[in-house]
Amino acid sequence: MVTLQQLREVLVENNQSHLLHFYDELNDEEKQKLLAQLSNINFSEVNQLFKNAMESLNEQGVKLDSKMKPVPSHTFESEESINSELLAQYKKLGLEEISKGHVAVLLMAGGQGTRLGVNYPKGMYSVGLPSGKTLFQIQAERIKKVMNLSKQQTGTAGNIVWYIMTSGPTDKTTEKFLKNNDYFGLNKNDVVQFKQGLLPCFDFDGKIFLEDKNTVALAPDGNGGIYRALKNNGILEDMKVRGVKYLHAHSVDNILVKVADPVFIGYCVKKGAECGAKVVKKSGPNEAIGVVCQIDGKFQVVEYSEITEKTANLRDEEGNLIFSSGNICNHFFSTDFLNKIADRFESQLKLHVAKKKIPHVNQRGENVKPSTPNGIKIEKFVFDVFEFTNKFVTWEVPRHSEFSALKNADNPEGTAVDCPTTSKRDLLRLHKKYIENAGGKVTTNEVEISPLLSYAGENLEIRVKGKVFDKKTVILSDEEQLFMNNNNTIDGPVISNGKFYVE
Ligand code: UD2
Repeated sequence: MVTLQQLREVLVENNQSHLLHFYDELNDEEKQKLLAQLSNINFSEVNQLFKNAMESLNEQGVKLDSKMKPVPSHTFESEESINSELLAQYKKLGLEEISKGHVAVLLMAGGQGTRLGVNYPKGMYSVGLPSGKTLFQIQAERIKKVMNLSKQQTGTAGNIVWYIMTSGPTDKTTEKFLKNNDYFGLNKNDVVQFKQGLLPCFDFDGKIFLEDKNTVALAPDGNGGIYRALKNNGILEDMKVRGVKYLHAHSVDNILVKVADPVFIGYCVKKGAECGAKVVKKSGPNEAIGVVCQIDGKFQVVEYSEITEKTANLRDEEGNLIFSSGNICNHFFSTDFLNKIADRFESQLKLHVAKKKIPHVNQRGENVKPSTPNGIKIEKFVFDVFEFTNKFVTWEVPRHSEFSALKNADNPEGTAVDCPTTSKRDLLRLHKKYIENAGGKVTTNEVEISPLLSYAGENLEIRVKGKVFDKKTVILSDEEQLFMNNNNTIDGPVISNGKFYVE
């Protein structure tokens, strides 16, 4: 570790010496904490980052609208408009790749859930399903089920590694939660957690804020932090050792996410893609999702906060939105591509800068909670690597079966969108449809299918055909059912891998 004197010199040189302003009043433990934090920051690098960020803040005003073009048709397919044979081919190929152990999942779980208003990781959130399952549990069980499907098809289950990217604020709690719940039935060695990086928060003059007298104000570096984090934490190496060739990366908050989706994987592999984006048709011009498009011939997502009203509203002759490929934070990457990014392009990723109200301690030692933006936070976005490939494909899926995001808290008026109520509603609506397609009848809105029984509506007939579901029910897999019977529990809370999950 650097000495205090060395650190002082570095800080003076980089115009950040105010960070040690309170050093002499701190106790030993506080001093150690601050020194450890400061010695982990490369000040010339972050000062350069601030300069670049301010430049891109100025450029954010210059909209990209005139250059935006929809993705070329040969790089786009829609699940709803291709024939069922082709769909089955993609699925078969995807399951084959899974059975060979070529596929891993990367869950982006470093966000702080600020809009949802919880002080724990979003993956631990339960939207109030009949089973009480959390987002983490639902996703883990879908992974288990896909491995099962690959075994059914090929005779070999394959191994899907669950890589989970957390951040400083979500890391420890996530780790404890997964451990306490026995990784929801997944093999512990196949659940690999790693942390994304943090970046300092700056005032408008480039001075780094102190959160309190012995803590630098830091924030996660955005979901585009994955590329640096995959390299720095040895995850790319881990993938190589395990023989992983393809990665399905997605956000934590989509309750309908088809984790390790064999169809999407099969499609991308078939097309020889280095990366791909799953999209849904935008529900309207103002929906808060980015759009996948091309700019100057390069693939790109223009984020909802960065598109003008006018372009978002452009329509073709039939009245459809021209920029309708709504990004749902659901991506495919080949590991070769990820290595290429980590080695050559990571430092070229765009910086997205947001003016924020950053609470801090000022030089008089007072705690300040600003009411107007007083500084910037810098983030990288996961999709900003699309421009570094021309082997890119887009796969459009129906919203009702694949996308319902949990972003906001419910409100008393019941008008909130992307909230626990809508997440629960959308999942149970889909399950109702699956049951009806399999010949059952559902007369309530409280019937849920365990992911361990069915991944996407398959395998249900034997359980539901000719039956009427008129009360709160969770339709369980045989394994779960057996456990319930053995333990004499009927409406048991949540079970996972034959064990009760205790909140
Ligand atoms: C994301 C997409 C947006 C659209 C929308 C759909 C990005 C940059 N934007 O916007 O285009 O697809 O989702 O729901 O992908 N995360 C981290 N580390 C961070 C920040 C976020 O892991 O530092 C994770 C977060 O936990 C979540 C995902 O990234 O799983 C998306 O993050 P968000 O909810 O902040 O993104 P949002 O809704 O602004």
